[in-house]
Amino acid sequence: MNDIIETIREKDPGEREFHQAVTEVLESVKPVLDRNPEYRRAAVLERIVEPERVIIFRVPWMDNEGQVHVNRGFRVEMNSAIGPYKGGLRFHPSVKLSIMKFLAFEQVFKNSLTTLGMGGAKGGSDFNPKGRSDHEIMRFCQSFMTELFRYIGPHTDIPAGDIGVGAREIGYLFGMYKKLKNEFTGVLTGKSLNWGGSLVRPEATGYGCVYFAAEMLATRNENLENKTCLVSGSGNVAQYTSEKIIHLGGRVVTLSDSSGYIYDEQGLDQDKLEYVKHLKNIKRGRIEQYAEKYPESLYFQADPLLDHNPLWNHKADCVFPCAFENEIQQKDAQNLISNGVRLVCEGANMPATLEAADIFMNSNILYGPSKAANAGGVAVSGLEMAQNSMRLNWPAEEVNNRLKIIMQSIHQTCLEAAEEYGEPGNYVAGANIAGFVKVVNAMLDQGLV
Ligand code: NDP
Ligand code: 2IT
Repeated sequence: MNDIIETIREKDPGEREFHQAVTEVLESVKPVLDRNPEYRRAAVLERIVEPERVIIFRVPWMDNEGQVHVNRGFRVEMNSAIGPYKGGLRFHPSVKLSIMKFLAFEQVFKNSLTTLGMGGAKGGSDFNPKGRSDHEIMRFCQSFMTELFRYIGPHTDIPAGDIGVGAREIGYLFGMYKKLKNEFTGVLTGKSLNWGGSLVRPEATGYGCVYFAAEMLATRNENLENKTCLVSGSGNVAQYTSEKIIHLGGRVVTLSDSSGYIYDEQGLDQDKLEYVKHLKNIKRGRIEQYAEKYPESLYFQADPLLDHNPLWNHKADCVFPCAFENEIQQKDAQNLISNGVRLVCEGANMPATLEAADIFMNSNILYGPSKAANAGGVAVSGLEMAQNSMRLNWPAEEVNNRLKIIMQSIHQTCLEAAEEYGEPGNYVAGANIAGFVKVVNAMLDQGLV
């Protein structure tokens, strides 16, 4: 096990985030390998950490002033043992191969947990959409798809959104794919409703995350009512995580973006949340404006010199990181535990560093790792694909019920796998083991390919 981690460190020394994701999974699945020597003989670990295919391409585009820019596009097709490649696209200046590989790797196990047949992939670009006009976004998306279209398809690889990619970008990407292929197919998910999208897909990641949290709390005869909750981020996942917490009677007191965070002691209600949705999704403004609109709240500007994030200093019962990888560091985790937090449920992908995750796992709190807790988004993407294949649209209630059942099933699967391998109540071990076993068994069935 250590040899494999060492090898990937030596082979690709700069890929810190990828090493982190691999280390967490490999540590969890050690007992599975001990119990199943055929996995070692078939070198499943060596195979599962190597992407099936990596595509890197040039994305040239022109801004409104006629200036030419060149960005880098990626698609990491990690594993297709249990279905076509599936996973989001991220547009953010921090995008590089290590980030794409970690996200694609996580996606393999997450998709496996959903109960649906989807392999794992991730893609995106180091393009920064902030401050760009709709026309610039459209030209960028068109250029990106002009290359990506060769490698994707409704039975091959089905991208979706992630940070910086929402309904607007999916629309432009889809339009160019359709033009190039002369085909109207379900090649992307997260489409708008009137041309193939699914009801509840925008809500799915956040709602699913809170359904997962509710399942965890129920194991201790608790629920979200009157619980004080810290939510980070203010994008898609943060908005709908907050909405479901509010539905279930919880009190959301924080939201953030990369510039800072707001603290509203009274908690958000639906009206305040609608303001946030409009501010972020339509006006593309900053969370700072929330504190101007609601003077009872406070705004704290991010301080890059601090070794911790003060958002995680606030006292709360439940914590939902919904912004970015490694946003909870060791010191943040210590602060949360000393302030008496009872549940951490991850909406963002890998929001806790390895050290922070260890602190959560070694305490008595309920800790729901991202690959289980945020699987609701890709699960409803899978339901969107099913509806596209049938050329039917399910009503919101049906999609939401299916989402709830899938999140309950993921929760149960994690607990059972953790119990079977001597880690009762450890959702990290359970998610990694259950996700892993399904994929490697499929790999063994399909021979050495
Ligand atoms: P959005 O682009 O809608 O929102 C991202 C949010 O995170 C914004 O509020 C953004 O603020 C904030 N953010 C970005 N960078 C930082 C940073 N360095 N520090 C603090 N905040 C930051 O993305 P999503 O809501 O879709 O994604 C959020 C997380 O959820 C990601 O980890 C993503 O991978 C994960 N996820 C998303 C799914 C989906 O279906 N969309 C599914 C499963 C997981 P700003 O405006 O300043 O950039
Ligand atoms: O991280 C994720 O699971 C996503 N960004 C959603 C992927 C998808 O295909 O819906």
